[in-house]
Amino acid sequence: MEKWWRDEVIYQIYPMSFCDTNGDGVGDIPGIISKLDYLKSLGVGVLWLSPVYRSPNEDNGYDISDYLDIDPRYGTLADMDRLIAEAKARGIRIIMDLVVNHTSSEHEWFQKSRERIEPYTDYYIWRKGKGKRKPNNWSGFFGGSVWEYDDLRQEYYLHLFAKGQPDLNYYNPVVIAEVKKLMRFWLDRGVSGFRCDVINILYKDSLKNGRPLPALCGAEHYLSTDGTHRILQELRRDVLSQYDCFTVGECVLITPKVAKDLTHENRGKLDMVFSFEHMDADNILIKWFHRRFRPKRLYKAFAKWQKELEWNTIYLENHDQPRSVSRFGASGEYYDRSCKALAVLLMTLRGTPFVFQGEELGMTNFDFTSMDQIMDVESHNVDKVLKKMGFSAKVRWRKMRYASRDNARTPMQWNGRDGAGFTSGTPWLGINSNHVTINAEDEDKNPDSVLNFYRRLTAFRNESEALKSGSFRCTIMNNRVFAFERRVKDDALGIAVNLSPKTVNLPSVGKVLLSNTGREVMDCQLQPYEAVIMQR
Ligand code: ISL
Ligand code: CA
Repeated sequence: MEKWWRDEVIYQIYPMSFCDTNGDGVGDIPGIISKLDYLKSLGVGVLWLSPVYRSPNEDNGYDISDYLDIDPRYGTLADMDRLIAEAKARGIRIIMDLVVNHTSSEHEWFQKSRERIEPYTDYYIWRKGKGKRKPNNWSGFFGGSVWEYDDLRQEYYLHLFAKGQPDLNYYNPVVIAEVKKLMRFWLDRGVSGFRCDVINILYKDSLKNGRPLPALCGAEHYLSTDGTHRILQELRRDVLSQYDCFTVGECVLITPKVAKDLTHENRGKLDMVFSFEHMDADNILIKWFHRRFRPKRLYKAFAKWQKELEWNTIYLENHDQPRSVSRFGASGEYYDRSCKALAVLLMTLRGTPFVFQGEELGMTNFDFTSMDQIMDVESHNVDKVLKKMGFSAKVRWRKMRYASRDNARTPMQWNGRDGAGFTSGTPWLGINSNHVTINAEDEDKNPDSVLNFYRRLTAFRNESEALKSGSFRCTIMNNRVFAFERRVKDDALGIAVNLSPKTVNLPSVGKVLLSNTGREVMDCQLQPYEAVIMQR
């Protein structure tokens, strides 16, 4: 089948924060439909929707209580069908989030499993403790133990994420059959694939105690196991291969070697993966221990993955990461230019680019002032853990401001008025006060805005074979500049990006096809935060 998704720019929608049409403060599917023309104007070909299934919302929809229905806050199945059809009419495809490492604890399967009602008894990973001790020493992604005691069943259940997210038991073939069923349900409705949530941790090899370091305690027992590869093969064989669709697997703690394996024809068979190495350019292993951003770390991680993988996803933001301009860009004088420089990086590397809602406007980290403005379950759990470790309130808050996932989740800034054009009611999460200047309505009118630069860039990419499928060759990489060449036959482009506040000398001259400074000729110097695409 044709790998059409390689040619598309993909846009991630976080439905809760995108557009609210009924004033309840929560974004909804009719809201997404109302913005399809805007999305079309951005030149994107695929929308990835973060979960819109029924959910009690402990982890904003990543805790699903019914895979075969739309949560009433977002609308109805009929709304979803209409979205798929209206998008299709504009040449836009929709992919959904497939969250099947765990369900919500409110899912009927779990409720029946607690009572040992067949066939649900073994849908989850239940264990007796050892006396008063938990079944093993593993720690979870959101901090603390992965085991929770259930009084009804009188056993512990495993949850690698929040308490309300029990892990499914992939030793049970009936669980895999359920997953196939729900995938078909959505593919038959017309979705074009899945972003597969934490897909490389499905199958736990054993429940033995874990080594405490260097990764998450216990991770060596479930990361990218052969069992997971077998499951992915089965899903490909029995479901995915029968549709014109693709998968992108979110894969935690992977190396290029493992990524190759997970996308290999005879192994995991995913079409692409999200890797995380470049997300560590401003931290030490985990985001809560951030350090000064060094551009070279970002460039190096990108260059490494470009070299090692035949194809990869390219992204700078998603709903779990702070805003890219607040991490890798500038504030003040060079804010605008740095947003555009990051956009050039995103759109010119080899791979499928993913834009996260608001990134195209230059949205920044939130401006909250206290913990009670934060809704994210991870932030609250981590704050507790950090407190136990002895970090002061001031230090903890500094970490939250820098790394909380809510930085990316504040409502979309559609205009500069009250409610930011996102809602007429009270938004579920605070709106950044900078929406008075950073917003779609004003940027639409300004030809030099970040938004209009994005439009020019996606249009450029959509027309350029060198950018869509050309080879990658790094030509310069230092602590200021990243320059590389993209080439198909004799169609070649040179790209240079400067993510530093200094002017740098560059050994290149020639015609500039697109830049974030308006320059038309390259004269051996790159301005602060300047980015150019040159004819080679
Ligand atoms: O967000 C993270 C760090 O802040 C990651 O560790 C994240 O938890 C990990 O990438 C898995 O993320 C995915 O699954 C989670 C969900 O909370 C995230 O939103 C989702 O992207 C559990 O379903
Ligand atoms: Ca709503």
